[in-house]
Amino acid sequence: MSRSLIIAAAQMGPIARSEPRASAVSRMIAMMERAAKQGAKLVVFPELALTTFFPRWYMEDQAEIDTFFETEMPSVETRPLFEAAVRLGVGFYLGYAEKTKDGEGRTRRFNTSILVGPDGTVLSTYRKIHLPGHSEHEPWRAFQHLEKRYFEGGDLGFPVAEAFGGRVGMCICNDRRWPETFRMLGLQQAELVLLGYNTPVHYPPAPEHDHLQDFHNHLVLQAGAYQNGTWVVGVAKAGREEGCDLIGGTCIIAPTGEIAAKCTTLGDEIAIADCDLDRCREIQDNIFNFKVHRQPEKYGLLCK
Ligand code: CDT
Repeated sequence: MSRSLIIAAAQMGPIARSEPRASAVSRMIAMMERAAKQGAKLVVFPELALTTFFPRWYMEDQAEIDTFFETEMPSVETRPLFEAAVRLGVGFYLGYAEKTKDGEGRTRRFNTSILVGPDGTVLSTYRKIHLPGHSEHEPWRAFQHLEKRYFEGGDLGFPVAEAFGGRVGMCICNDRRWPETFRMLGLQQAELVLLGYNTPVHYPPAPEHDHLQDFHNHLVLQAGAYQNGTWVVGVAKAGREEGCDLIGGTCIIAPTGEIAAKCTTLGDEIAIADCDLDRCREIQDNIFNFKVHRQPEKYGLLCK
């Protein structure tokens, strides 16, 4: 018996600062329709998929910054995506900038992803924990990476939801570089990890690594998949966005660490794979059977 789930990784090309959300949403719906025709039941979109990657700019005016945030989900602009999902009978992962109020009425801003079911309901929410970059203006950089300024660290942990016939975890972009992210999900028997990313080719603090950006992307995605015996879907916003080159490399990774499907352009493109969630057993019951082989009492340093 197999638990087959056809998944589409829906890479997006650049989104200009002037591009309205409605346009980004209609690009997403077009890919969702193509994916559904090929049998996909789950479509994965990038990090901050509704706007340009705004942390590349230093802004002081909070009203200007807030133009990149969503205060409700779905909203007037995003509702068509939810409606398309219901019409096509597919679920989706979506990354966006979330502005919300907590129980005490304080405004909070997060880099967020949601998992939406084929009935249009939000099944799970994740708020990015590893926020890269810096919080003050650093004019020496070719462009900024101000996630630490515009977002606060996620407060929902690393949730794993029972969904799409399996156990589904989420993370966002820089989270994928941290083995702790995948291990937190792996320890909850995740069978599928979904993530979107915006990764510039140029890394100002160490430009000598620019040529390694694609390699490091696949290195961490494949290691995270294999070391936890889980499927991983990594989805880029790619191409030259407002003068900044973003890597592509969107891919679906099997629990063995092998790339099962991959995009080959830097534009809107879907990569599809038939993911048998039972294949996680090949790894989780054997080489990485945590109960049998893991030695947590020897890993005290990890939690200090
Ligand atoms: N979006 C995001 O997290 N991007 C980072 C860029 C490198 S750190 C400035 C990443 O880890 O891909």
